[in-house]
Amino acid sequence: MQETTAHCESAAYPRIGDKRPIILATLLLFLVLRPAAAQWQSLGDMPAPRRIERGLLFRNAQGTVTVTVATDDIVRVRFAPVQDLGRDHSYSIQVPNPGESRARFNVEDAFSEIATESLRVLIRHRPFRVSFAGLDGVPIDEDDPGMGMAFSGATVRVWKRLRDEDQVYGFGEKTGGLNKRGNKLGGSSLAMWNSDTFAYGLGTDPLYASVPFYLALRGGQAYGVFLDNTHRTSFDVGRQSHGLLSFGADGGELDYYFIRGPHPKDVLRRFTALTGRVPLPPLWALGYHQCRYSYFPESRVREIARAFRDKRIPADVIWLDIDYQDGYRPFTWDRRRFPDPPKMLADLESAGFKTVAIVDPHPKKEPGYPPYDQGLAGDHFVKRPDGSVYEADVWPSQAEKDPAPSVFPDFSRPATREWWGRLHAPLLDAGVDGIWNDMNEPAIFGVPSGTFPLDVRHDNEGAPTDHAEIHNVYGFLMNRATWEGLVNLRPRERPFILTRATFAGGQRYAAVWPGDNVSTWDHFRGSIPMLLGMGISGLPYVGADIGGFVGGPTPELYTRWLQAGVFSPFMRTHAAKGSPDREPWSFGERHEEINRRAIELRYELLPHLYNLMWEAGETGLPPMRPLFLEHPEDPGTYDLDSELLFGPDLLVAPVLDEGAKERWLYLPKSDWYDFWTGRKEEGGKWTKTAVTLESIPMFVRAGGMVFRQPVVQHTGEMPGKTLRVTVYPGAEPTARWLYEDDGKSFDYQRGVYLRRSIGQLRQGDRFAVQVSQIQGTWRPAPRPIQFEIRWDGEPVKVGLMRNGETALLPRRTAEEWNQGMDGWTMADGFVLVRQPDRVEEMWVILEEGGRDTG
Ligand code: MIG
Repeated sequence: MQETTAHCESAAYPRIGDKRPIILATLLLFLVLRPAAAQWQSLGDMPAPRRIERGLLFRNAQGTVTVTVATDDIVRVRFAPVQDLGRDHSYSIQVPNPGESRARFNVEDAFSEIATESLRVLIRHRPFRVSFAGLDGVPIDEDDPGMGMAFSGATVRVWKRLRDEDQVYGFGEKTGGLNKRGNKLGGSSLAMWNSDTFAYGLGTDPLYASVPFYLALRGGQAYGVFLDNTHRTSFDVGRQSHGLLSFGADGGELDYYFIRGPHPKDVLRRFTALTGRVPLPPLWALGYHQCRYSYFPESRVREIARAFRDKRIPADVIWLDIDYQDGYRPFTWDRRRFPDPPKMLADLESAGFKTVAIVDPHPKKEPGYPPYDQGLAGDHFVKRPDGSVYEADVWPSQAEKDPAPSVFPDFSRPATREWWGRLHAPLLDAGVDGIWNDMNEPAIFGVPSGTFPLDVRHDNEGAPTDHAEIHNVYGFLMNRATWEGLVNLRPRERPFILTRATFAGGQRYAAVWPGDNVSTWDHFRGSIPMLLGMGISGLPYVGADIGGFVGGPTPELYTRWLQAGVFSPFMRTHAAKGSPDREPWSFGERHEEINRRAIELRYELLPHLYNLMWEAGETGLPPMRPLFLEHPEDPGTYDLDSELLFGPDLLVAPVLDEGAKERWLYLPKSDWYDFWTGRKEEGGKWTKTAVTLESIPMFVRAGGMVFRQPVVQHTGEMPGKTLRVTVYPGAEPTARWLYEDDGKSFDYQRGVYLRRSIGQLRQGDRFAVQVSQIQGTWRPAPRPIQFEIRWDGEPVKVGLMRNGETALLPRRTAEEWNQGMDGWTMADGFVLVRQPDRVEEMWVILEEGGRDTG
């Protein structure tokens, strides 16, 4: 840790050119006392570059830099203090050049310029400085004039200008506020080093996952920067020095991508075009998950599952933590606790439950245990520099019987990934549905660093290196092995994997949860900006342990956390060993009722969430969004840590305070409707709403839509259920995609899905909802579709237009409506229109009378 601190502080060094003697003397003293601190050597002046494919190459005695064009909107900079940049290899980048580029290059003596269709990159040669500007030449992001790129030994770093009006977001799984400019522009220093941080504090850094990416916003315009380096990296956002944002790595190249906006959504789309997007999860994995450390024996697991159904609390998944294994050995079952896993899992399955089982990356060192024997034979374990297999204590060292150290697969070796993947066959054969990857920072016991020594060797896909380089992708590569293994073993089913550690691009393989949080209100509040920050770092499929892992929540805290958890794409309750019960019914009858309502709301919103997960897979936009992502022009959203958007339209302000009687919340500039009362609210201001324990304040933007279904007990009950499309008329026409498919296979990749656009528009005294553009070949089971249109007053006519013909629909009495008759009715400020869902283009038209059409 010592070394790291020194590196972070080194970012604060005065700029070159600042030669006041006292500072210099202090600096020298500092260097003598702290030899680990970097003495930065600037890159200095550069001669004119050489043209290379897609870019320019600069070289001087200090090092080499390339500036290349990935697409017209993405420019890559590579720098290392070497004469030849090494192998061009990345674990994160899935598509290195995800688009065309028509760049033009202009090399002068003093500067070079790269012009793409949308960017101008200006590179000054003496001293060497890079600046990214729009076509108007106004810099978007630029090296600081005083200090650009520099190095110290193997450490590389760049200093960029930071202005007071710059907001900075992202960095993956981080504590603290959403906006890393910090309180009163105090800034923040952040490190990337995957760490097992049990019961972490509100300011602990780093945590389990590393995403060296940020998104900056200035005057509503965004850009992004991704540092593609797996070593320990660090970012300083105006903390060490007010006007500087710097980042760098303890080894490897300073290899970063500048990603143009101007909309923050553009940045996210482009970043995920490079690093990949989330594949559609199986529908069941978007339901409610119940976990604890640990449910055992079998009778307890069955009891929990039965309680959900008896109490009519919806749930899809039950989890098996490490105690299902025999002596904490991965891929085994404790047969005393679980005598017949296939039978248990089949029974759970027929009750509508899926099961997720934990798999840690630490096979026990035990001759006769197949993963150990095979691993040795196949040379699958990481080694010490002397060539011996590296061993360390983790869970198997805590086994009651024959405790022993563990050995660790080298997931950076392709053959090892394949082997590890195949090891899952017996679990799947027994009927396990999903895999939970824990302890993959990697975490080990009994050493202060909590992880492997930095000199442990890894294959690194054929270019052997040490743990310092692989550490941050160890979990990511374990997930990759698991993902590829599950796809190979069960090619017709989408895998579900949950991971604790990950890296940029990890969304391709696993959902992520931020580890061992604590049952406190502060932790609960902190989980909102943390999950939002993960979402805008490319990781959309996230959720924190509901109720807090460590400790025991009060009934009120649990209920509030569950209510907020409705909007986490991954919704799971979890509890530490020995902690009090944390099932939705564990807190008395009143809470049980309210907790049931929260989970029911999740199930009602599943069509909406599924649609958003599909959108995430197409665009990189997370289902759970910070408000600035949709309202970048509205400074009122820049520091909002307490609200979220569930997709583009649905604003949620979960109650985050103990004993709250009211909730203050900010509505961005727009018109809004209270989701619960239908009341119209004007945005661009803070507003107050009264709350009870039942309340989940929610608002829908005018022009927005919400997709719902009736409550089901698990996702297996969804076929045939009414599809509810709620439309909130807006002054301007809007349209939203609605995506559906079979919810489990990969057939959607071959066009077996149903996608249609739902639009709303007003014309004179008519208002129309248009269902158009049927795409794809999947068709739902026969079911009604119900439009629910927010409406003041009485429409005179409600018609349905299909195939160019309009038919008036019959108006139903409340009684007829409740019997399920098709037609239309009015209720609570909504016009309800019900029809069989014929999956065809159509218009629902409302005509109002007595109004001047203008
Ligand atoms: O050393 O598997 O974060 O969710 O329940 C603790 C037991 C290991 C840490 C995980 C937690 C899990 C626990 N694990």
